[in-house]
Amino acid sequence: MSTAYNIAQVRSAFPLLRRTVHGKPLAYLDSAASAPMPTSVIEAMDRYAKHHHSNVHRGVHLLSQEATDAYEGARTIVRRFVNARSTREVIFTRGTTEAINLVAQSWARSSLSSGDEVLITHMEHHANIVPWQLACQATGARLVAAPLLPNGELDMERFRALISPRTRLIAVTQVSNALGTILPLSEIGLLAREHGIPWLVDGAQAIAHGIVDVQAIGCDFYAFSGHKLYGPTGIGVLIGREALLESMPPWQGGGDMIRSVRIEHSEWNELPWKFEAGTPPIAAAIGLGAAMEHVESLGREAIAAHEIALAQHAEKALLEIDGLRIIGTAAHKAPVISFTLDGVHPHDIGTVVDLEGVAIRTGHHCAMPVMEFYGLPATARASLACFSNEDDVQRLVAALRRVCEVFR
Ligand code: 7TS
Repeated sequence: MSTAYNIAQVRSAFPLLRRTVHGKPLAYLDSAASAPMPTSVIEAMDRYAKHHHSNVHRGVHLLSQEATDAYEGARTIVRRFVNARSTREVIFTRGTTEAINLVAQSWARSSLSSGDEVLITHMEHHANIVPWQLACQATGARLVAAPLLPNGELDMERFRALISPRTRLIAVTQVSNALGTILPLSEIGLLAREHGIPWLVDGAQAIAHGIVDVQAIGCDFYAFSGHKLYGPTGIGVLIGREALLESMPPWQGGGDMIRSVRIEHSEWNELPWKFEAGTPPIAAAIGLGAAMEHVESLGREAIAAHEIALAQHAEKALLEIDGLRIIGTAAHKAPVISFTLDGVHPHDIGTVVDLEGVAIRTGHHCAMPVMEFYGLPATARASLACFSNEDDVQRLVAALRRVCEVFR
């Protein structure tokens, strides 16, 4: 492992890692669900609460100006972090789910009509399925899902064949939360451009693992959540192509999203505020900005290299456990390891390893079509982050051996 990546130092920034669980040190292997926050994020939000808390975009008083500067400053950090063209394309939302719902409610409901199709994949999180179902129900459009290959990769041949003149939107995840599969976005982007179809990328599981450059990806919409990037909950981002955002109607009305309001008629604010009705999650946005700065200080390439090496080591160690099967063996994977243990229900795995101080996720991972594809009710899932270390992996393996003792 690279000496430049000082894992002890990386870990020391996360106070949550110092707590104990059931009397044992915590081995936190559930960052794909929500990643802990470093001290710098907690302190940035604390500073705001203690010294600057007020509302944005409305007061002439100093605190309001400071709050506005901090909130809009966070937007500038987000723009840089994902290389968006301008801050006009950076819309704060409550999370990935709300970002996708924004596109479904605004763009899809006003653009789709009967006979149109939205193309997704069978490995989407429910957040990239249900909003399209709602938009399709409202417009008479149809939701189409491209199938998977047995190893958890997208069946690109079938995906390509499902694109037709009826396809009006492609919405795909960048990384599957249930399988770890990294999708071939450059190939999907080429197809989208070739057919002139707008496309959305669900970046919830990708944003923390390597460099995300929305201009290089070339998508029209990119969605992610702060809490999977060591930021707080309640904040996320939709990056949208400016021309598309300009053409879209607002989806929520209220303060801040308007330029003028008369009882008969209102005029909308400029981007990005047209899509930010009401008082936004100011503290959380500031926390997200601090999280991005923290990740930048560690180095995104260094984090990714560390995580990939550790995930490969973890998969090898896990496969030595009798009856353990890894679900999702794509050639390109993020550090997410879904698995089953013969003869043990995943919930029992989760409960026993928790007693050993090891936090993993078990269940359908809000990706029920993936479970259906594999004929499984659930899997156990260990997900790695910038602070994960070999000890976490050893603790997981030891806890799983304990599961085998208890249930076999
Ligand atoms: N898309 C993907 C690929 C996800 O993994 C998640 C959350 C979401 C969308 C929704 O994000 P939210 O922040 O709006 O809730 N995934 C998970 C998970 O894997 N375990 O808990 C949440």
